[in-house]
Amino acid sequence: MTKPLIYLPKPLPPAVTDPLEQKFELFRAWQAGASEQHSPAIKERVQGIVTLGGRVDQALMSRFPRLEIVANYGVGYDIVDAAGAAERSIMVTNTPDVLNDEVADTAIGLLLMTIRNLGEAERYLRAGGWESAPFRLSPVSMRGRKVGLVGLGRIGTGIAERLVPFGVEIAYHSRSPRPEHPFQHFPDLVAMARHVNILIVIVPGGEQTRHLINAEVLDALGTTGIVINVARGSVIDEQALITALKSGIILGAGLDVFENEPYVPADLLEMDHVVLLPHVGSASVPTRNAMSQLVADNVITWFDTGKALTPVSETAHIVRRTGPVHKD
Ligand code: NAP
Ligand code: 8YV
Repeated sequence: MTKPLIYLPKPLPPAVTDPLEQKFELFRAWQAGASEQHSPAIKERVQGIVTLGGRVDQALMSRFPRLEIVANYGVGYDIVDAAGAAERSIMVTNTPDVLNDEVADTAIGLLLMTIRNLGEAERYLRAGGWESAPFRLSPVSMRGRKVGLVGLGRIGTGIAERLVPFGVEIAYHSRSPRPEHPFQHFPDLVAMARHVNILIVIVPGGEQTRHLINAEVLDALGTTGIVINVARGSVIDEQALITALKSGIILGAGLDVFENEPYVPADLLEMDHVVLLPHVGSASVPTRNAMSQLVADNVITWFDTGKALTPVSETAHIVRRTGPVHKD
């Protein structure tokens, strides 16, 4: 019996491809020419897509009449049209929970780097500045801060738990309150920004949260305000943020994600009061290995049992059917 064909839009770590290769045939799209990619022999055989950073939209899904599953490498799946997949009865999976601690750690590291100007301090030492004069004092610190989490889901909760020992006041904004947590819920983001002086952004990307952090929110945060973004670049209006940073409307920012990754606006690169990381929230070997394992296990379990391990909410109801699952 021929093995199911799995389409890979972009390269994946061997920790994903090695276990998949035991059971499936892998089609590495970036290595194939356009004619091979669009050949009936490939189109008719693809039953799964596994993606790391490659957009999976209606146009791609509609190319494959036997497509059953799209496995996303990452908990955030804004690059996958999950609602469109659900309409076609295609399962979509992501990688929740296995990265919570790593990303929460990164958020705290980025916050401390930003509030205490630690990146700038290290650059100062390396440039020899310390030999002439001590590094400047940071204008604020964690003492007496109020932190507002934009999102209190799996990772947001991990960040909040790490913040408790700092003795800071913690609040959060989300559409629904989480009464099991002792923190103050703000249904209105601007009201929370007015109340706190640090915002940590950890909501999903996509249209619903696009530019949630806008000029009005930054204005409300105020001149001692700091924004930390470990969510998606699209959640912040980057131009409004640059304006706020340049004109002193807020004090600083720590960013792990950007609107047009891997390109970072020159305006941000030139600023000393921002800390910029190259999307490394989950980027440790143990955590990426756990994510890889979960990606592969989702696909293997789907074809073995007809169910996925970690389906996204839009497709959680879908079970495997055999034969062609949708038509154009
Ligand atoms: P999650 O458990 O689904 O939590 C999402 C939180 O955001 C919930 O509190 C949710 O509450 C809130 N939310 C969703 N839509 C919202 C909206 N329109 N307005 C206000 N709040 C909203 O997700 P997670 O596992 O914590 O992951 C969060 C995101 O982090 C991912 O989707 C991904 O984009 C990002 N991430 C980044 C990295 C990195 O490397 N930097 C790593 C992992 C994840 P309500 O539903 O009640 O609104
Ligand atoms: C990954 C992430 O870096 O899980 C997510 O949503 O943003 C990160 O863990 C990314 O998915 C892979 O590039």
